[in-house]
Amino acid sequence: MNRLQMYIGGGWTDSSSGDVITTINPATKEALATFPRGNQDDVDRAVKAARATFESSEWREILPAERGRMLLRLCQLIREQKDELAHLETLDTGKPLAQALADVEVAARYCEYYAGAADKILGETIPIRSDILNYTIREPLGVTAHIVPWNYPIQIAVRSLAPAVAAGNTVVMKPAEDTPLTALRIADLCEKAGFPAGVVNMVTGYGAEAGAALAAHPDIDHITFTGSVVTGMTIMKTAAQQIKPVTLELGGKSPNIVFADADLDDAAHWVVRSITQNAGQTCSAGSRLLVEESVRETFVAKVVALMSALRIGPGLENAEVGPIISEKQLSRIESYMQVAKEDGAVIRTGGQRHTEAGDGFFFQPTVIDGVTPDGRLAQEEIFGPVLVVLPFRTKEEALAIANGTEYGLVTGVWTSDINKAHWLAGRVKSGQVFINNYGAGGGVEMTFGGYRKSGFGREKGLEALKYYTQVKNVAVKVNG
Ligand code: TXE
Repeated sequence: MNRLQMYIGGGWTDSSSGDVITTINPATKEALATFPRGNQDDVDRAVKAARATFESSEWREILPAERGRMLLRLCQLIREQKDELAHLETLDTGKPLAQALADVEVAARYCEYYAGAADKILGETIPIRSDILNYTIREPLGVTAHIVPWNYPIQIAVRSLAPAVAAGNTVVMKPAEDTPLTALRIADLCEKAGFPAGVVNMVTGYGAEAGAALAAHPDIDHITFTGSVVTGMTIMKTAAQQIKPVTLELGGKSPNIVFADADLDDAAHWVVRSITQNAGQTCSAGSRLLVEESVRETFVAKVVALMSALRIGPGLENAEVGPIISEKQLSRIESYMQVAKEDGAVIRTGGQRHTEAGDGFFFQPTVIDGVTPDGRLAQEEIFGPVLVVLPFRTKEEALAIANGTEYGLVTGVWTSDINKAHWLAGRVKSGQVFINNYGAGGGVEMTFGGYRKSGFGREKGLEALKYYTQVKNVAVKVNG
């Protein structure tokens, strides 16, 4: 079994304690590798390395275009190694190989996209008085901390690393303890792409140790966190004590709103896809189906037929739905089936662990009907392939149900009536709205982020760059 190291200051290293964690394949429960259990000391070393590089004249003098070229080389290396990276991602997460390949390409696209932006981070001139030249400079923040979850390890790692580096920051990242493999490989590729030592540092370990130490470190300048609301709150409290800015991308309970006049076959396909992609372990999963009462039965029947036909199994074996990441997450999903029973809801398909695909943490794609909009099943993020059905009669009622949770990440609207679609798009409380599609192919160019408890700050697109820069205003007295 491989004994991996973490990457600090341009070198590979064990934890100062020598302790390790084992990562397993959730499709088989087999051990894959050990990696360092990073601690406060290791985080100190990484932040020190990132700070030294950030303050160095060498890094300061690198042209923005050269930072772009570094990212382009990283993009190229990711593409050259896409099969190996996807294989690693599938081993570590269990997700279908085709999905992992798509994730790797998205990671490459982030590098390509922000490479092109590195020398286009512009300030403004602001007219005030004839004897003052007033302008702004967008400067990097300094050392940025990145805490990454396990559901899209490579995508989410590179999603924040690329804009941070493009903007001139240096990075300390903590991958999730369940899925460190591709992040460590990205560190290796950063080195091969010619990133100076200390620009990207990777500290592996548990959230409560390495993660908490990183979030609380006095010498970081920003925290990007993707994960649960509870951990997001903890991180925000820690950051507040030091007045550190945070970008939080938390969970969701995103609705797909299906009207009777929609293309029902197409809508059913996407409703199913949006809740079964990555076995439903997606922050933007379409986990609530809001369906117009007049087509409720027809539409739910279509969804049930598609859900129950999906192939469940290890991601390396051409499955459509892979395993859940861990026993902890699987039991959590299972506990909601008990809630369904207590609430008198109807499980139309699924509802159980799937044991025929081997030893892994598999759960059947599940549709639950007869839930109430304010019950736990319709309110809480289950984070598995579990869809709840909520009927509505009018667009006003659909809007009230759609906006009736604490979250606000994504909304899907399915209708042939453009007026209805835009009426909803203007009123739903979510950071993204998709009309007659869901995800738009996952473009890295789009802006992404939450309303309400789904978080704040924006990732992806040019908007993300604002969160990795700060603006300085300079006013010069011009003597005529
Ligand atoms: O998340 P955590 P968990 C949601 C989803 C899931 C639930 C629990 O509903 O069922 O969260 O998952 C690090 N200080 N999402 O327990 O704890 C941790 O090591 C600093 C939604 O896995 O938020 C990991 O790297 N860091 C989601 C990362 O935080 C800490 C993705 C996420 O772990 C820490 C994942 C601490 N005190 C879960 N505690 C999404 N938005 O996509 C943990 N971490």
